[in-house]
Amino acid sequence: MDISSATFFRSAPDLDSCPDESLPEFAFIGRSNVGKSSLLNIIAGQQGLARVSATPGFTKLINMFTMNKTWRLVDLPGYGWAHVARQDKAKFNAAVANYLCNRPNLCLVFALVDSSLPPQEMDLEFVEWLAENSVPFVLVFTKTDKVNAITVQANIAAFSERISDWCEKLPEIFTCSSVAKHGRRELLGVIGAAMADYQAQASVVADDVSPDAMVRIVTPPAKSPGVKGPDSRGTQAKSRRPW
Ligand SMILES: Nc1nc2c(ncn2[C@@H]2O[C@H](COP(=O)(O)OP(=O)(O)O)[C@@H](O)[C@H]2O)c(=O)[nH]1
Ligand SMILES: [Mg+2]
Repeated sequence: MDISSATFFRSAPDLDSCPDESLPEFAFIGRSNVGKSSLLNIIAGQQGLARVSATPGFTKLINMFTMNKTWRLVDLPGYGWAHVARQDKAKFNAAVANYLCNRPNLCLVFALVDSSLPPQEMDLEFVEWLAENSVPFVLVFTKTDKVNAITVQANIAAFSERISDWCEKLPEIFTCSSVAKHGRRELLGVIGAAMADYQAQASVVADDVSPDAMVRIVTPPAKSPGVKGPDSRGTQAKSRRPW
């Protein structure tokens, strides 16, 4: 898939302020500084579209960008930045959780993890939260240029091992580097495939409803990796927010 146009659409503080559910959305989430905005710019093919900052906690809004006038990339506020005032932090968390669980046109989430680090508890908990809440996601290990390939593979293997304790089926895993400009083609492929499913489902729903019915034709098609039964970890704390 080629990107012929990439434009800023809107910033919203919360789900209620997110306009227009008509286009499929692909959202980037992960710890502050993991490389969400950088990756969004690489995928969009436009440096400076989303603001990249060396200061963690910079993105405080849900920032939406329209690609090819037909779908959107969404830059979500990062989690895990301790220096944000507690009250602000709670507000972002609720807004992000609400967006992830209740945005009807959210097609797929890219959950970003830093490939240069061993598994971090906060990322593991966040990914588990996504699965528990049936949010469709793939894992993207970022910043592969920072360490050698063996370390990247070891960190990914350790992360996969940890989530296999509770995950029914491992999520798809990708790697990327915004510095080496690696990973764009693969992620655009995922977006293309998810969008084709989404449109196929939307047309099935459209065929089933009378033309004047007031129906929102929105069914995220991708499957969340899901969690094993309650026995797998002994707990089932659905909708507990880890960050
Ligand atoms: N080495 C390296 N640095 C990166 C990469 N992606 C982002 N960064 C840097 O990491 C910092 C945070 O990036 P940003 O995209 O703003 O992260 P966000 O907070 O998750 O949106 C910035 O200083 C980026 O230049 C990458 O692939 N490799
Ligand atoms: Mg950012």
